[in-house]
Amino acid sequence: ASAVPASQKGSWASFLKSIAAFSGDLSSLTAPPFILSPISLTEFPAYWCERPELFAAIADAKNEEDRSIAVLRWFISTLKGQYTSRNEKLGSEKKPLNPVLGELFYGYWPDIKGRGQTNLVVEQVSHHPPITAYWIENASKGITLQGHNAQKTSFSGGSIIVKQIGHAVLTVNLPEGKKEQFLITLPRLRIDGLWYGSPYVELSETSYIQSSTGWLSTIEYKGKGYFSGKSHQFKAVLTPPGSNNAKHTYEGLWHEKSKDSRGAPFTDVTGPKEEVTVASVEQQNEWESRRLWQHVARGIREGDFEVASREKSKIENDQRQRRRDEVAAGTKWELKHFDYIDSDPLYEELGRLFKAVPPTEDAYVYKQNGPTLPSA
Ligand code: 0T9
Repeated sequence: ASAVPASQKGSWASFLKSIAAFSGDLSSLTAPPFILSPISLTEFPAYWCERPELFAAIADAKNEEDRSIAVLRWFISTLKGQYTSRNEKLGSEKKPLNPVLGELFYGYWPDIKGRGQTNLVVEQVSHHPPITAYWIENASKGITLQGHNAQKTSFSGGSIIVKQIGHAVLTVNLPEGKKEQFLITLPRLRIDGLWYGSPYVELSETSYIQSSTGWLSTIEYKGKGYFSGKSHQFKAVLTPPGSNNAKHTYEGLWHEKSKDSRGAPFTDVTGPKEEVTVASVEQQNEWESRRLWQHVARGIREGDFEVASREKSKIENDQRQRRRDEVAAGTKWELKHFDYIDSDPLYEELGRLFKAVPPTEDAYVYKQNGPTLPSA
């Protein structure tokens, strides 16, 4: 059964053909209306914190080993939101709005049950190719997450293969001015179900979480047709500093539950998650994602694609004009919340420990100048 509306069969077929003929930046391809999402990619970093108590719990762990376990538990527990939530909310994976340069997304998770408030600052730092930088901070627990995201896409065997570019660094500020840092790399995605017009993400290959203390999590992803034949499987091994022997092994389904090697529960994301709190569109500034895209998003939600495409053209024309003005004035767009560095020393240092590929990556360093978000 196909999820493609009869009237859009032709445009879906030609969209798939253009994907197949093309690799690189898919965001610029025009897709048929039924597959458009009203949500911009600048909102996606919020998936890192939809279980704020697991993020906060990293600070409460007793020692280096426990902190590595807590980071892994939090990370695995974000995957369901990151990779399956559009299917749950929108019926399938959909093509997100392609953020404009300078687009912002701010939000927070309130301080309840003693976990502290967590704040989120996101900025679109490149339009072509799309690159999104983010900063997440739970100040009272001393935990921060800084990262950026880009994608390289190709087409193979009827699926879109997405290589994620970028990495994240989680920092835990310990008492006595000490800190521990974790380099987080990102899994590879395969987008299946394209033929039927109901795309979904499967994860593949391996990602890593390298602690500055030497503890290393190696996470392997498998889909249907491997091991148990189920979708969304993972196996993670945690190795102590300087060793290749697993001290802990965790296995299960990243969108449901997992266990350690003795059968004790490790992750369980079958319960509700907490979406980020965001100011109303009226309170947002003109660069904030939901305000910037409000008319396009309404068109998509209400099925009024004439409005959606007219409003989208306005935004794109405005962007083109800004770029022309910059060229004419000999100026350059200034990032608001992040400084670009062409090589991240922490990535190189921690990446060496597990032979990260590539051996070096650029990064966007938060300027510590986010907005004042409400607090309880
Ligand atoms: C970072 C995440 C990322 C962003 C999305 C590939 C994708 C854009 C990037 C990698 C988040 O932390 C996790 C989840 C989903 C990823 C998206 C899935 C997707 O399909 C899009 C791409 C650009 C498309 O829109 C492809 C065309 C579309 C018709 C298929 C649904």
